[in-house]
Amino acid sequence: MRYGSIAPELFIENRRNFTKLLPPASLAIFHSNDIMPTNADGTMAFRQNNDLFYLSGVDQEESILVIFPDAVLPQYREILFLKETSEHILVWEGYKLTKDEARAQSGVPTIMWLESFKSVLPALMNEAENVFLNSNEHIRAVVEVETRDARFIKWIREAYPLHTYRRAAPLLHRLRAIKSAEEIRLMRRAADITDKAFRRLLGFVKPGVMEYEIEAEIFHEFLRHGSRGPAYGSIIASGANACILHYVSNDRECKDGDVMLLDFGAEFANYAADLSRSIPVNGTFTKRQRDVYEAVLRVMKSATSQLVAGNQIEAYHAAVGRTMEQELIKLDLLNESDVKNQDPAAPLYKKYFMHGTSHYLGLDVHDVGAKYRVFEPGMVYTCEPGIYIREEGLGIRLENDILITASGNDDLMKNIPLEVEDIERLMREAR
Ligand SMILES: [Mn+2]
Repeated sequence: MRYGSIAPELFIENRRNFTKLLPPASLAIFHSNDIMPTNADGTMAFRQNNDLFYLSGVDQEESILVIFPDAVLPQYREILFLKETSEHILVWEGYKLTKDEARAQSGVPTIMWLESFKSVLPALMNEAENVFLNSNEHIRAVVEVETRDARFIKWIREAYPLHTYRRAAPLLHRLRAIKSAEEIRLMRRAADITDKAFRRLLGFVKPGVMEYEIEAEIFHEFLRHGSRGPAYGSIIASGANACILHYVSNDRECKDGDVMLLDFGAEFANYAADLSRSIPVNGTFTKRQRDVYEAVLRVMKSATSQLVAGNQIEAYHAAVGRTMEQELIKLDLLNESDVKNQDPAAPLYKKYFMHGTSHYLGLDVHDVGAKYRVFEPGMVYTCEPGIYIREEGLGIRLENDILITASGNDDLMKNIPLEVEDIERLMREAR
């Protein structure tokens, strides 16, 4: 495997924690993602369903995980159904897990081929009262494409109309919000690979370079360190493009005097890193660019210090907004008395800082978890304030990934250059 082996204890522990949340006589069934089509017989690269991965470590399509703690037969308490492999499949499609490999990787004792699923299911359903099924309940998800889980839900509810069907998603959201030591290790790897790519860019960015050439450098550095690629579409936005929050066309020439906003992160073992940096194309910030940069950096440092256990996202974001207000006044972007008289429901700072400060990070870049849950040790949040001044063609965002601990927090990206002096020096040295 590209990212080395992960001890099965991670997945065994995840299943154990999930099992604790189930009422008696509960059966839970999880499906992998589909391989998504493009055109004709083309397909996109496979991306595993994160819940299935979290509970099994299996990174293969057409997989089903069954968790049924109260099954009378011990061999039915955890079952993994996998696509059968054969010499023919090996030659045409490549390598798939054998039963022994799947058992070693997941810690699930019973591995069966997918063909047996519908013959085993009646015995499971006969004993089960509650059936927990999965769906994408991320609060910002746009669900248009029917998943394997969704197709299965339709089928099973018709085949077994009298069972009690329940949602697995809230249980997974609860568990996945708190990262274990092994998950943190994988997330640090994602952050470290992202660090390598950023340092490479400091030597590469100069006037005349195209944004997509920078994107290519990122890909190269990610892949050579065992990442499957970016965890999300890289934003490589020079000059005024930095004020387009989800700019991903990345097709403009970087101009002398511009600041460029880079928002990218490696995926490692399906875990995401999420970094933003803003750097001067020619290696040196102007006075104004530097002033705005330092303002964002002060807000970032103040926000990071508040990403601690016991705080909560709404209070936190409101406090960050007040710090941002003061910085925007100092930059002559807001007027002090206007701020004093502003509508509290529509604070003026939102003209220049219009997005949230932090989101959960994990297997998903915008990871699942109850949004308003009080901060706890083991949660990982991004911290990403920004100031976007369209009238000046200048947008600056800085973003690190922060692990909340029992004694404060730990910045997973503390090694990635952030101070103006470091950025300018590294760019100068690389020339
Ligand atoms: Mn982010």
